[in-house]
Amino acid sequence: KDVIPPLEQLMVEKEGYLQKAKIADGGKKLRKNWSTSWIVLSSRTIEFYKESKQQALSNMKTGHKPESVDLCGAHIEWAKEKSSRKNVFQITTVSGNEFLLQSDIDFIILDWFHAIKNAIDRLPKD
Ligand code: I3S
Repeated sequence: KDVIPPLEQLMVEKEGYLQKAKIADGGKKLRKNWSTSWIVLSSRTIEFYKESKQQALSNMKTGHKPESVDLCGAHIEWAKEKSSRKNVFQITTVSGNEFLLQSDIDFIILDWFHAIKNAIDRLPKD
């Protein structure tokens, strides 16, 4: 049965493609593995899709779910020391998941950094 998510989660604030590497899951370090992800920011969550937007939309009909990140209490910071790549920032969730996001294009990564930071700052901390 389909469950309709709360309205706030349906309001997309920003979407686009970035390079993504998940480096920890529940506090446990993971081997870094960069890949392109279609990313959807709503007021409370970020969704990471492994596939293109078009592919993701058609997969939704089959109940395929993206990785969804709760931004409540999350931290965002630039992470120069975590990669040889330029323009890398890290999101750390309350549950101990860590994601690196990266783009070679300066204004793209800056827009994303500020959009995610604003979303986090608007949310209650717990
Ligand atoms: O922080 P690391 O371990 O130097 O990250 C690199 C590795 O994840 C590497 O994969 P292998 O673990 O298979 O060698 C990736 O290919 C590199 O992209 C990672 O470094 P950068 O500096 O690109 O984040």
